[in-house]
Amino acid sequence: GDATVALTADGARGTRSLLVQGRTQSWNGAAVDVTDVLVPGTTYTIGLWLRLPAGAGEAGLRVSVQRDVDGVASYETVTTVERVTSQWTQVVASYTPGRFDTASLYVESTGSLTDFLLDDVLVSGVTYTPDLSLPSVADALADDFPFGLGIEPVDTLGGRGDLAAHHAVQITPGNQMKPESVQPAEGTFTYGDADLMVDWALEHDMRVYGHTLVWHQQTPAWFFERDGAPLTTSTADQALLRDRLRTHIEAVADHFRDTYGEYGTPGNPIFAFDVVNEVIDESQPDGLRRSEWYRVLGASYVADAFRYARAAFGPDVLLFINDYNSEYPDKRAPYLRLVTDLLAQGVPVDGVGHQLHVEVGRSVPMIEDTIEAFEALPVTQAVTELDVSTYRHAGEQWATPPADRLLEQAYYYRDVLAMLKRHAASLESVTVWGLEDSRTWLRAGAAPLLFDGALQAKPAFWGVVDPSRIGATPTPTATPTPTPTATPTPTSTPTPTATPTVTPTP
Ligand code: 9MR
Repeated sequence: GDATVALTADGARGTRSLLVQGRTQSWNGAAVDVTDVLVPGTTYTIGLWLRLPAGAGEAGLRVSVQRDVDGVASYETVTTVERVTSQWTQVVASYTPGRFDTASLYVESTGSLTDFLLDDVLVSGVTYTPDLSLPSVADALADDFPFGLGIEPVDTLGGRGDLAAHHAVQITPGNQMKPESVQPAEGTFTYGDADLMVDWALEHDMRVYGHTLVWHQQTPAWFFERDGAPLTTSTADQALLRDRLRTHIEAVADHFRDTYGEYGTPGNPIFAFDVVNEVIDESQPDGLRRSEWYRVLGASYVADAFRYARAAFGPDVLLFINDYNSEYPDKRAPYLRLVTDLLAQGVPVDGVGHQLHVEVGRSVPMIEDTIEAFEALPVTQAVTELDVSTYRHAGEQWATPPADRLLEQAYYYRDVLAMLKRHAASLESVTVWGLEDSRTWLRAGAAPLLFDGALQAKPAFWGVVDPSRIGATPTPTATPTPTPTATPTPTSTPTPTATPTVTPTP
């Protein structure tokens, strides 16, 4: 952009820093090419110091990475610092790049056009090696249900890929099949990352659970607009949105059939798809979320989506409805009512998904009650996005959970799995939402998964695989020594001995 950089006579810990000025867009900033620094699939600790000029008040700054793949740029947030002032503040965050042809690391702002200063940018990476001699989670559960992982392209690389392939027999792409990923603009379909996930699953003999055809999030605005204006509830606008719904579903179904062969044949590993995701809102009189889909089409879009999906995918893909918090009685009731009504109307709903984004201590009997309630209906079920936050409530915060909380989490996983095994006959699969704790949708420190950021098994892993070994696992299992793979970026010359308080996320 129009921004310029200059050296100043004021360093965070040395004598100089980099001043960024003249920004005319929030994404303007200081960038450095890291194509030859980062290795896809390796986890890096990125540390730097930031401040605003004196008298500039406070502003949010963001550390980002641009990755270019086949000429398409994607932008990822490494970390956002909400209130940077004129005092130097140190920022440390972890980042695991996916594949790229070229990549750059940069600092931008969250919205303001403030000048800012930065210093001592340090990128250090550690190659973590998973212990593949451990029993496989999928093997441990093989008599009960297929074990899946909700993962991203980066989780298919290097040691991460080895770990995922060792433990799972099924994957759900975490983001790559969502509407914004496959149809960012009307009629423009992009399946690069989705295919990458399916290809990888095929290479490893895994099944793929598709996610998701219809949602209120990660769905581009164009779906709900005509010539830039919001769709109304006129007959013409309703017809347009219904048409877009059908076109989207058909296009996705056709793409994977054209690429991998007919559903249900060995070349095509997609066996299930979330047709609608998170359509319940227990606070509404009719129990349905007031999404844009609902605003324009009313309740009918849910049944339509399933009918279009059956027509498009055929009989060999299980069509799921999926939601979170389905264990709470207040949410269970409208969920049950909706599925019951859909089935009564002959709508082709095959499966009911329970995301199970929970935290230690959430009532297991309550979860079981929900599974039992749906067992009365002619549907299969699945646990689609299980993770167990170690935070009991929003007031807790830590970099790493205390050891006793990690043990509690292990016993919680044990109890959930024991309950799920009692209902194995009703469960199509059980999926954990993420590979390891450094990459989770939950806030830092939640540590909700089976493996830690160094790819080592946590007590939670033993809670699933062999509860008799929970206490025997030291926590955390390994403290790898960091081997910096990059010196500080060439724009600054910090004293190389002084590293930020960078410890690889254990
Ligand atoms: O794991 C997904 C995360 O990477 C995305 O940023 C997020 C965006 O909403 O979606 C996450 O996955 C969600 C899933 O698609 C539906 N249920 C809740 C999951 C966690 O937010």
